[in-house]
Amino acid sequence: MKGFVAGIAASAAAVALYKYLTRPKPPVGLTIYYFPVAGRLELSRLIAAAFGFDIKVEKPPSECDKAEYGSKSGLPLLTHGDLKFSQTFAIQRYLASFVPQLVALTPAQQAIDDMYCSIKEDVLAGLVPIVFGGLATAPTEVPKLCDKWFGVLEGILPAEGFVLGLSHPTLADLAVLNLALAYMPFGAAYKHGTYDYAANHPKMAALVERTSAVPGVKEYLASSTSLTLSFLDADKK
Ligand SMILES: N[C@@H](CCC(=O)N[C@@H](CS)C(=O)NCC(=O)O)C(=O)O
Repeated sequence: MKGFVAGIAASAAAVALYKYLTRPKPPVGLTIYYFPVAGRLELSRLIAAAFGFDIKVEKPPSECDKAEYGSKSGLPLLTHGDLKFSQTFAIQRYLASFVPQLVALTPAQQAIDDMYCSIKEDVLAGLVPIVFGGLATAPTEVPKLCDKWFGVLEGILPAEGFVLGLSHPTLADLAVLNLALAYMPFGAAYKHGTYDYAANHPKMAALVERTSAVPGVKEYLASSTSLTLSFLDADKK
């Protein structure tokens, strides 16, 4: 009996040690260059917030050679030690690599997460010309584009829980949250297009609510300066 109890204690200690060794280790010295708005970076900010680490976001230094990051001109750019690279999706994946719960996902689960991240990019790419093209077409074009995409999402989102069916959200849930709550360009399109994404997409709205309540995400949503920031002249009126 004594040996059995000692065995249990040793197993519990091994589990505790494993948890300690595999705890999220924040990337040290990582900086991302981007604008102060949500835009293409909000999902990266959400990943960091949901999984308990900070990322430093700054405007690029004047001497920054974007070509060194593989960028023609666009942001975001990421620098971490000797590593320099660009592209929103690559940055999101790199941040996920610091999160044991995300690293542990199967290739199939990661593919689903990546699909949602790319859907977020496709919606963004569709909304940018509307939002930065003077907004005159927003009332007709925003519902057209968003109803199509959000109808597709509504068909595949779970009625309960998170997209991968785990006890925590993953990139997929955060991407849907990003679509719903980030102002530039999504919220701006909804506002100026008088579009309510929640009206016909109850599963999407419920998932956004569930994900918003997750510790880390909840605090981030309450304190973020980028999430709701606008740089549109139309919002100054
Ligand atoms: N495919 C790139 C696109 C980057 C991009 O177009 N970034 C925009 C801001 S969200 C930008 O910096 N545009 C200005 C420019 O390209 O000079 C990515 O996903 O990161």
